[in-house]
Amino acid sequence: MEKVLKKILQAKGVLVVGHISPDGDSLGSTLGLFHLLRQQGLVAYAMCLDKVPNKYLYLPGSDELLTSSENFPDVNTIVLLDCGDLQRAGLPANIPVDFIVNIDHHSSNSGCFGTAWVDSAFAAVGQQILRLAELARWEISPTVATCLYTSLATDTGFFRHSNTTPVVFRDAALLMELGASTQTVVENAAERKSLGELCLIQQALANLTQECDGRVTIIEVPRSVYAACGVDLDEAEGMIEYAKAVPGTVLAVLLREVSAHVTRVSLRARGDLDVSKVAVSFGGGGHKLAAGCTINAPLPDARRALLDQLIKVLPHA
Ligand SMILES: [Mn+2]
Repeated sequence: MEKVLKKILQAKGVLVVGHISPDGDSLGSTLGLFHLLRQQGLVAYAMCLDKVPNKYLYLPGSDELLTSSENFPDVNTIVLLDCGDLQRAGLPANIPVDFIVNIDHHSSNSGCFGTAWVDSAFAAVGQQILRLAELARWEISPTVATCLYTSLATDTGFFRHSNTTPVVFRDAALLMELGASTQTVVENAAERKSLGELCLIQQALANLTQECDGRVTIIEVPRSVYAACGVDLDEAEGMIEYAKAVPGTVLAVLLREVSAHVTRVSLRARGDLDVSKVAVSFGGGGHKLAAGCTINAPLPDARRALLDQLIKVLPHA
């Protein structure tokens, strides 16, 4: 953490960037750090090379995000958040910077990319940014608090997932005291459902199936559903919660058809499983109990290939 802070303070301009298919942690930590650096009078930009979901547009600074890697800002340092490589950020490998700083909490991140601070004990990267701000003695404004609270709330499933530690609750309380707009966060990032999303829920639940005596619950979302409901693929990510909700499920799987030959896979596990290994074996990554990957195969083939691997990590009934 000290090395990372030093690199940031020495930088001649910083570009903060999170991952594509941005989630609340990626956006919250990116914008949180962006505001912290700007408030220190440092040259800082924030970038997101993918569409920001509507439910996160309340985040202060979301309208200032750079959305293209062309017209690259005049900076010499990239701070890469909530992922472990440039590709996941949507950036080309030949990006014109001198230094790369990586702050992440994914257990699949080897911590070998640039000056890295990777620690899977943190529930969200936003929590790491909070620690960094404390170390640097940067003032945390209500704007920053709202961003970091968003990280913490969304990556813990609004304080429901197993990564919700006592420290998470203490940090959430601290951010609330510092002025985080907690009601705005919950109303937008958690409760907001467009008619298109409700249509998606209705259609996706019609494609719920079970395997392995009900221990694996799978929801499939074919491409036709996105068009019918007027939503995009990223909006379907939350569907995995419905699979995980079914009693007896130790492993929830969401299969989203990206194209005729590409399938996006999300995995959520309960208990002692490590699904990140399975995700990594397909070129993806994640945490022990929440991981994902993309399989270059039609949905039914991807399902079969995935199940072959999942059965190996599944405990015997
Ligand atoms: Mn995260």
